[in-house]
Amino acid sequence: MGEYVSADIIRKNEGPVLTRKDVPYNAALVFNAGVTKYNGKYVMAFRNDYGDAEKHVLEGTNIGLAYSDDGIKWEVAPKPCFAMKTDEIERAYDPRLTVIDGKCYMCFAIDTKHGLCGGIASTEDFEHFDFLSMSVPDNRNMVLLPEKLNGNFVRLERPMPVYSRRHRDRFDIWLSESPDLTYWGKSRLVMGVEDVPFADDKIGPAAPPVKTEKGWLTTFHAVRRFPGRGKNGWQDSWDKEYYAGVALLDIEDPSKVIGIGKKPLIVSDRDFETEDGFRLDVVFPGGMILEESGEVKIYYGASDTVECLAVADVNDLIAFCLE
Ligand code: BMA
Repeated sequence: MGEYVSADIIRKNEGPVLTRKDVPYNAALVFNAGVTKYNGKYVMAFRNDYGDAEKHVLEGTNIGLAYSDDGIKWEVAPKPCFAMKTDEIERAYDPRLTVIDGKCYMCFAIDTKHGLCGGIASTEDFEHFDFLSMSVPDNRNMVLLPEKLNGNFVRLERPMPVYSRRHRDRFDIWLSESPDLTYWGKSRLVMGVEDVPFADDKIGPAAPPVKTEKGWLTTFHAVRRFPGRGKNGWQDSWDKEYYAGVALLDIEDPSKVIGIGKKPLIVSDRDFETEDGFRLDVVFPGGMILEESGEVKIYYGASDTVECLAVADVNDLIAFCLE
């Protein structure tokens, strides 16, 4: 719909790397995954909205787990690894994985009856999770940096100010620090939506950043609205497009931006991204892996329906941020 195309430094994997057909339990939409390397394997925690995909009926959400030896072919574990449901909490979704000092952490969004929150849990085996903290609402899209800075854990996050932003989605990327992953503070703005030329609505952190010689390389999602677009995917009306963008943050102080790619990095352009799915034209990255070869694997949910992979060279991505 929009005029943007994916950057020419990006190469998309031919088809999705994971769809509901790969999942051995009830799965309707399989997308917005976090991916990391842990104990010699690629590990993916993916969002699974279950129900009946043929009838377009959704019944709930859990988080599934998949393993891979090459980051391309995935095998899904026999059952979901994580879910939250209480009288107050409706669901946990959109997991992001970061390994810090050999331990794996999962950030995720939590829908509660009193607002949207960000949660953080740790795990060593993806069977048992220790729940560490939950933010106040509304805040989500939390991702942890893989290293502590000045002794503190660091997260990027996306609060959703409404009253002060005149009830429009003008949402930005912030950073907070914590000594223990429970108490968070020293919060500061990283990037405003107005800093991204291809966003006219909101932005948010995507995959956890990776460290490069030039800075923390980080993806983000950027949203544009097309008012009046009407029917799109399963929904009667859905007027947003989501793109992946990329930025470079200062190594010593990641709240300082060194450069932001002026154009989108990944845009929907295949049939399963633009014609077939729950919400079309949505690119939502949640995992990024920097290989020793310099290849960067970027995992993204497409059309809120399947999980995809695109690759690029790390130096090309850095240059793209600095253009
Ligand atoms: C956001 C989140 C994501 C989703 C995106 C597009 O608000 O809910 O999980 O991928 O919208 O629908």
